[in-house]
Amino acid sequence: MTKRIASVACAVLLVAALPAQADPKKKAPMACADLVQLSLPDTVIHSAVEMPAGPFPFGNNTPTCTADVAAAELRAFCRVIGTIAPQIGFEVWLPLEGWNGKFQGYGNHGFAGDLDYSDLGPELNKGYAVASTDTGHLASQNPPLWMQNPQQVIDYGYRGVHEMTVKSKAIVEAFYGRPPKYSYFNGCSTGGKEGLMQAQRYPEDYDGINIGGSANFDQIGNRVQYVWNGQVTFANPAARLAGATLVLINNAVLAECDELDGVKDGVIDDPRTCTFQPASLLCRAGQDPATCLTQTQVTALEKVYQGPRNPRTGEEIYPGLVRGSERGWGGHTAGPNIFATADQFFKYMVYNDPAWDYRTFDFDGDLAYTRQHFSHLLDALDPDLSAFRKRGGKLLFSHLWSSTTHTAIRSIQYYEDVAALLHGGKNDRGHSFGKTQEFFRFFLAPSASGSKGPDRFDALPDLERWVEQGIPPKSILAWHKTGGVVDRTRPLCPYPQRAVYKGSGSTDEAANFACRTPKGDRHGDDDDDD
Ligand SMILES: [Ca+2]
Repeated sequence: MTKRIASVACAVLLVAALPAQADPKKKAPMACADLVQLSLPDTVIHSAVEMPAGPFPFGNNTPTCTADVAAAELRAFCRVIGTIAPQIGFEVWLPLEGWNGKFQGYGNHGFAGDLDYSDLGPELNKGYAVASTDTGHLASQNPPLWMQNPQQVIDYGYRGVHEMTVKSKAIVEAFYGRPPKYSYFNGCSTGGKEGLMQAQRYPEDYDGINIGGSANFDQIGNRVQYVWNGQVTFANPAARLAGATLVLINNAVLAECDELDGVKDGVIDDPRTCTFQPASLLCRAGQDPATCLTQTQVTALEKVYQGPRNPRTGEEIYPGLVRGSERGWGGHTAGPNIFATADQFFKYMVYNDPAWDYRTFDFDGDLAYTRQHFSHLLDALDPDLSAFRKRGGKLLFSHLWSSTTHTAIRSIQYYEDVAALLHGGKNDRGHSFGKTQEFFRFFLAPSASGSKGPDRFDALPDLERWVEQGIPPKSILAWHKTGGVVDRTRPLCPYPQRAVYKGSGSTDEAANFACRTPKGDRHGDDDDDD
């Protein structure tokens, strides 16, 4: 009896002496320099150094995704540099003061292989603990021999970002003495694919995922599109589409389709409604060739709009470039070679043959071989997001219609695949999007290269409000700048809604537009966002 009383008294004394122990999640914070001694599985921390507040110290500070503000200066932070086995390089930046209690993982571009400090700076300055990874190889390796290393392909394909996330969260917890309240992933392009991969394969990693700009989640389809565009245009010099020819085509497309959305503003809100036919530009006898297209060019243009097809089955492999985006085509149709991401992919990852020539690619057998060996490693196509949904995750996905590297049509297809799965079948195209919108909202930004399309926006605050307060975004405010000055604002609307002009006031002001569902589409959120 006496013994029992003594042990209870001892426990009371311990609790009184160590009040911090009352919160089991809270541990003593570690000093920045001590983080090199932190023991994490398969991980070496090479350095942990306090960086004083001051001018951005890493060269170019212009962010690559759609966030608008470059970090001219950085707040003071603890910079942690580490490697996860076998060779996944990563960094975590931890604000020394003013941490907002949240973690943010940031995605890559192209074939990854480096960290985009210019993307991390603005997020650090908002108060985030932010991390990124090279995904296990160096972009500077030339030729890219890592593409023949199976582990490095896996780490680039899906494992690197997940490992970076798990280890970075542990470092955040060690440094601040508590885990992050919320974790977000942010990225565009390859980073957008990484975000979808997280939602599909590692649903526990993030509370919210923001995919901005455009996402290259169908990596094989995207690279096959580059091969297709090369074969149908500049492989034959007479079929090349470049410079003034693209301007000529774009002007004709706009003349026919700009006003289909009700506003003549140089932007086609939904290029799917535009049915411009290249043959309408075919040169007539005696016509100035600068004002029209040859039959060879007309055929080439039709094939670019169509996109890659299987010659045997007619199957669409990837959607074509959209009408209205022509001024941004550049190397797609002008050459002289296909883009490096496709060229390197086939030469070094798929065929291990530096002499591979895009003109020899067969869109039936070669495509099947590529998909069979690489789709499960690289593509984030799985529409089953049920585990991410179940854990309360929220996904914001936006895509620019002007993007020519990854077409918005492919993102629409993915969103509809997710919705169809939730609503009971792919053939049900008239379904409501309501259940999908409860955790996954998709926004298209009408824009075109050289136009005043509202192509700048920052969806992260909308995602935070959704995750932390349960308030889903009914629209996202986008803007366009000319010479650094905002000259147009427009709401982006959750698909399938579109921003419709109310009929009065300036078409350059968002307040004069409402999100409405086009006729023929059913939608779960009935209210117009006026
Ligand atoms: Ca228009």
